Amino acid sequence: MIKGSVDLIQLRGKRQSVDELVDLAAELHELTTRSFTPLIVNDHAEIARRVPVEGVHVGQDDDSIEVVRRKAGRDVVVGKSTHSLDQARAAQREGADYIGFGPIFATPTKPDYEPIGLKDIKQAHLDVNLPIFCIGGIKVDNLEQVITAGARRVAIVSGLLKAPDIAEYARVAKRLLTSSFDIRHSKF
Ligand code: 3NM
Repeated sequence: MIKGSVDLIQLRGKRQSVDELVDLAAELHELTTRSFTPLIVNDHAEIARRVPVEGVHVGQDDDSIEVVRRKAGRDVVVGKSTHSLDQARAAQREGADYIGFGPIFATPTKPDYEPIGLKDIKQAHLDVNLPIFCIGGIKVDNLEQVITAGARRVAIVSGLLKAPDIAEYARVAKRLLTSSFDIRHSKF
């Protein structure tokens, strides 16, 4: 992923203990820091107290943003998963630094969530003045559709992890995102 120039990496280990995640985060951070790739840990602010990761990501049922900042004990980026426009607006009011928005499509990586589809992506970008990472079932194959619906940033899990060449998959995804952004913001 680093070779393919992803913009940030999230460590997500739903089945690992906090101690195991601390060890993993420390090992990973040595790699990510060399390429200035921010490393965000999922769910547990305590990891950010023990490892100099750049941020913590929490879901709707986890600690509040304020509690995450207090537990981390230092200045970290805090992101929040949102699954509707209401939740997206609330996360901004709560003080999130960025939000996840999804699942856009049904995905086995997060099976119990109803997909929200493409229809609210544009409105989310109008209502929320934060970086928005669309997530859920996004692959290189459907990325243009997601970009056309208004997405500027995406989080991809299984698409990347199952790719035969992860670096190349990341490069292709980034190219699609940056070229469409250039076109939309070009005067010509
Ligand atoms: N969070 P994949 S969807 C971890 O909507 C996660 O908040 C989601 O994995 C959300 O790219 C999701 O394999 C799974 O579909 C993303």
